[in-house]
Amino acid sequence: MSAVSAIAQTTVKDAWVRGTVAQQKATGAFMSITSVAGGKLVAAATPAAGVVEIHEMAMDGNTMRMRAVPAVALPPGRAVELKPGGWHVMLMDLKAPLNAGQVIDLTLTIEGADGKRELVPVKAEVKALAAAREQHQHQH
Ligand SMILES: [Cu+2]
Repeated sequence: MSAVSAIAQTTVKDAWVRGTVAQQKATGAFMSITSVAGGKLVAAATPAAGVVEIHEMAMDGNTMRMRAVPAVALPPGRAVELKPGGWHVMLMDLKAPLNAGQVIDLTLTIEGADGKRELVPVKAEVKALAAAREQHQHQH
């Protein structure tokens, strides 16, 4: 009787996406992720974007840069914040501009310590934060 599977190990709160202006092809999604048993965020997907990556922002000399990372570690029971200036889910090749008030469906892939993958559906509200559109450079 060892067929107990780990279900719903991960909860996501306060998910939001930064709104975009016309012609803008990329934006970030942010949220708070808690994994009861611990694990890592290894992927994300959304119908709203053609390409989705997990990014981190970090200082490179005097410049804030972001780069793709393979995963974000989720320590057991501790909320991990994806927020502007830190880790984020990068939505690229957007199908259409994202306007404030829209709700975007995201699916996170969380890999547990046992290697099992859990798909976590997330609803993220689009927020228009004009002031938060900071300058940053991409390294691809
Ligand atoms: Cu990014």
